[in-house]
Amino acid sequence: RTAFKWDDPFDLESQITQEERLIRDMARDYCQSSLMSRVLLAGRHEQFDREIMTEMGALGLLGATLPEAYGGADAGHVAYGLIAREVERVDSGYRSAMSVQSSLVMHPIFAYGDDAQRAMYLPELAAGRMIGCFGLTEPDHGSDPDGMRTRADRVEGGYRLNGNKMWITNSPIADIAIVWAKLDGVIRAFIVEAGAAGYSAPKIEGKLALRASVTGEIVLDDVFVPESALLPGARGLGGPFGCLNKARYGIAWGALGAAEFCWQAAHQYALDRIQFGRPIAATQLVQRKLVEMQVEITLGLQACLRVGRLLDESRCPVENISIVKRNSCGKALAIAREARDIHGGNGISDEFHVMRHLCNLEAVNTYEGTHDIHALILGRAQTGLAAFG
Ligand code: TGC
Ligand code: FAD
Repeated sequence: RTAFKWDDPFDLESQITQEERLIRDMARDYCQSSLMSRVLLAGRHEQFDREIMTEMGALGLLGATLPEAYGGADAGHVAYGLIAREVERVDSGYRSAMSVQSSLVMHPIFAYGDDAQRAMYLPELAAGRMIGCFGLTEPDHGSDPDGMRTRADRVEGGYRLNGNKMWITNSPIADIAIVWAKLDGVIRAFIVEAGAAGYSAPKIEGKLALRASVTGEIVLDDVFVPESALLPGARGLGGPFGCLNKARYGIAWGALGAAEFCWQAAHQYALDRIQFGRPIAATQLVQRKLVEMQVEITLGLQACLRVGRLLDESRCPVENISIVKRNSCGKALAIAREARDIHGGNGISDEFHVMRHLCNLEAVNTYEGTHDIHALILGRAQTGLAAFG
């Protein structure tokens, strides 16, 4: 009889290439040795260590799918997903910092920028010497970014930007921001340097999720940017969504990394914890919970792998990304809640990590399109009827 691998039932390991495995193992070593040791205090004290970006840059984890000429690693989408899974196994906030830099800052400069913009920014961003952020969401426009009020006006030599962005990962520590603004009524993207007069990025304090990641606003008060700041290739909502497709796909893998941590922690805890004279893992209720985790993670990882392969073959409908982003985030959140429950009272202590993952996953389920917004994207694709507004 073929042996059953309880922690990898469908043998994902054999479905990835040797190159993908090497990248995954390198990412895993770094995350377990250098990030896991920091995350407890980072989460407790709401701190993000700036050096993490240069460390990730040195290992090629930033912009990994971009060509080597721009500091990337020429890796495929599956390799990118495997990196996200390893980083988020430690903390969703660290994955946020990595994926915003890669998918939401480097990708638009690569995809929509000109040669001068690529040469100026991509190598610095890939090395982590420069940090970027992505400003789409506004205080009054989250799920409906098309309603944004931030605007750009043409002036002598460039543009003046006015508006406010809200809930922006990395903004307080970013050197540059990709700011989405309406120019003549059309959504365009501008590279705004943090030192520009009239630009500020106040930190949002008191988050109960993603405490190891910095989140802020972007305030644009008559900020002048030169002509060269406009990304020529992005026009309309397809611009930001082209970036979100990449980031949402990475989140689908990442959320399952967090879920895997919670499952494996709950599994070990249930074997070790003795109540009524036997391990709680010997009870039917706890076994059922552990099995639900195993089933959802196993199926979810296969789905992510399939979507990654389709992306690598350039034949992935964007709706498939909504399926995996929504599924992974929703299932990971449910798994983290059950894992916390299995840990009993210890589950609320940050030293056991599961409650930190649970709180993080609340935010991960909301950003990059909420769980319900992805249902509506898929509902529209299935029925031909838009239920948004
Ligand atoms: P809709 O009519 O659907 O589309 C307008 C235009 O956009 C195009 N488009 C896409 N293009 C590429 N990829 C996609 N996934 C696309 N989805 C739409 C579409 O073809 C159309 O183009 P055109 O040329 O015909 O004009 O627009 P809508 O206003 O009806 O959209 C509604 C909805 C709900 C789908 C959309 O607005 C949505 O997805 N809302 C969610 C907003 C969101 O995801 N925000 C994310 C902000 S960034 C963030 O959260 C970063 S967190 C990062 C971290 O810390 O890790
Ligand atoms: P809303 O859009 O107001 O939604 C509130 C509720 O209403 C949700 O449950 C939603 O599903 C529901 N809803 C909305 N419309 C409909 C509808 N038509 N039908 C049914 N239900 C509906 N944004 C960036 O641009 N860059 C970033 O780097 C970034 N980082 C973030 C980091 C964190 C920690 C967080 C929390 C958010 C971040 N965001 C970022 C913003 C994020 O993308 C938005 O929070 C998200 O898109 C939801 O928007 P909102 O918060 O305005 O909620």
